[in-house]
Amino acid sequence: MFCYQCEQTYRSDEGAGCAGSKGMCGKDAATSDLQDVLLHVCEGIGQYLHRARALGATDVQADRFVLYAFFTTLTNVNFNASKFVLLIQQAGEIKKRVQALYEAAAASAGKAPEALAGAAAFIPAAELDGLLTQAAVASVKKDAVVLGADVVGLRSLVLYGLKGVCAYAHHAEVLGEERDAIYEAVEHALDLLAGGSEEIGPLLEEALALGRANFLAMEALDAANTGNFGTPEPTRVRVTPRKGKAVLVSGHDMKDLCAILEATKDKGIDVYTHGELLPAHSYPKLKAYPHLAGNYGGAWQDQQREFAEFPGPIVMTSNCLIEPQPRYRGRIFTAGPVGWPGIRHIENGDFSIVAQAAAALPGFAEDAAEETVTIGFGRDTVLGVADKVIEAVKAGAIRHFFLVGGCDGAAPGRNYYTDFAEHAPQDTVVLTLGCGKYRFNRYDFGTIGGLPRLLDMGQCNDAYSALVVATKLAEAFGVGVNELPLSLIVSWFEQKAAAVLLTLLALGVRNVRLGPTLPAFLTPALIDVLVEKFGVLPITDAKADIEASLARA
Ligand code: SF4
Ligand code: SF3
Repeated sequence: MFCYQCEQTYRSDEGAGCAGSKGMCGKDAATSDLQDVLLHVCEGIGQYLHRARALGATDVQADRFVLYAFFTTLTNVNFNASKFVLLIQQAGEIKKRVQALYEAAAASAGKAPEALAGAAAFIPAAELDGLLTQAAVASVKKDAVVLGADVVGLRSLVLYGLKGVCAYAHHAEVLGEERDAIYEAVEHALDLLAGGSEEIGPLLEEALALGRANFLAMEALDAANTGNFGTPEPTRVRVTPRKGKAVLVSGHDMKDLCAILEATKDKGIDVYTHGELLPAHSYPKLKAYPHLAGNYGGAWQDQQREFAEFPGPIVMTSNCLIEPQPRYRGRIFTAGPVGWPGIRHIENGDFSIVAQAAAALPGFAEDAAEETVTIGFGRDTVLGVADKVIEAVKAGAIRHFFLVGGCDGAAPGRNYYTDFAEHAPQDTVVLTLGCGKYRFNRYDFGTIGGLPRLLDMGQCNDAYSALVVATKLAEAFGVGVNELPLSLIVSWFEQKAAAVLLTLLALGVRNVRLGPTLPAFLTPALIDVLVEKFGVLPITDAKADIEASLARA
């Protein structure tokens, strides 16, 4: 195996990347290799879809499969080797289908179809052993000697950005929002990766194109969430448990959460959100369920302790899953793209087994003293008070906005984000999103001009909401987004965050401070490009970075 897609990848003086028998996340070598093979077959699907589309033929089922398949390979999503064997066989069949689609479209257009090589011509073996033997051809490092580290690093950026786009687009698709332009961009990127592109320029352009596609994916997901569940509104959420039977739902998937609320309705079972599902409490149609009781625990990296203590079943709907421990292995379930060997997987959105498990487990014996956090400051809420905000900025009451958000993780350097938020001066507003917020969202930030100083905008994908707000404020002030008194302090961990970063770069947002460490797949030369061309800054010390941000304003 070789994998260096996430922030916690193994790093040493000799270089970075998880290799050997297991990655830092617990992904074993067979699963990692099978993921590579799956992505390779999907690249072949993309080669045919890309060409078929040029001839007017599409296969939306194949596009949807690619989104789902890519999502399973994100960090902390699916660790189940046997699932990947099945997905590879499915991908092989879909590849045959889209090949036929392309050839028929070419025949209708009176053209000879191209005889495609590489991933399009790859025939996956039928069995696990054969697939593992084939895996070398699909490794991200396969052409490293010929292509050189910079090209391999940039191809990796494209691949990982594509993973993020696919994940967000899948979240939107399951809620009924799809965009043909996203499928077109995904197919284009797959074709480019399959074609073994060796040029820095086109690869960089592809990364930015994926950033634009990711904006569309986040916009589609925003439309999906608000269309299905209403517009987020400021909401106080209980973060301590109350007495009673309980289910815990983690990940990002609002549709699964809604299905779990339905499955547990009127049964005397409380539903708690975990991690990136905290924002669900701000959506009117979800908060209307009286048994959506509160939020439990913090960010994903603390789950082994928190899940062990939770007295009911747990459902993991998307990233981030880590190895289930014996104390809760029997009462954790996976759904959607998530999987772990031996852990029960919910199919077809039927969560009745989870309701049964909750009824059979003890639940919380006591009410804990009530503590709350306030969330729900999406674009509509913030823009609803835009006049107040603009006035406060003009009057000097608000000096600066800091968006401190993104992924959390276990790296010790992540204390930077807590320090940053807590040391932001009193005349500044802190916007946040993603699971990184758990580092400071219980801290009392007070208010400023009648507004809370900490505004929780939602999940990592609600970077869309933040971008809409920034764009509208920039319009109101008659300046560009980069001239606003706004600094972005971004923490990354996995590939959704890589896609969000590409979106920021594609939209021309400069001076993004990125940490806790820079991606291992970016070579020094590529980092120079990010710094020089896009003004990306590695984080340093929280107080120094606050001062530097304020000095720039
Ligand atoms: Fe390593 Fe991250 Fe890949 Fe897991 S996902 S194997 S931790 S680089
Ligand atoms: Fe967190 Fe995994 Fe990225 Fe959606 S839940 S932000 S790390």
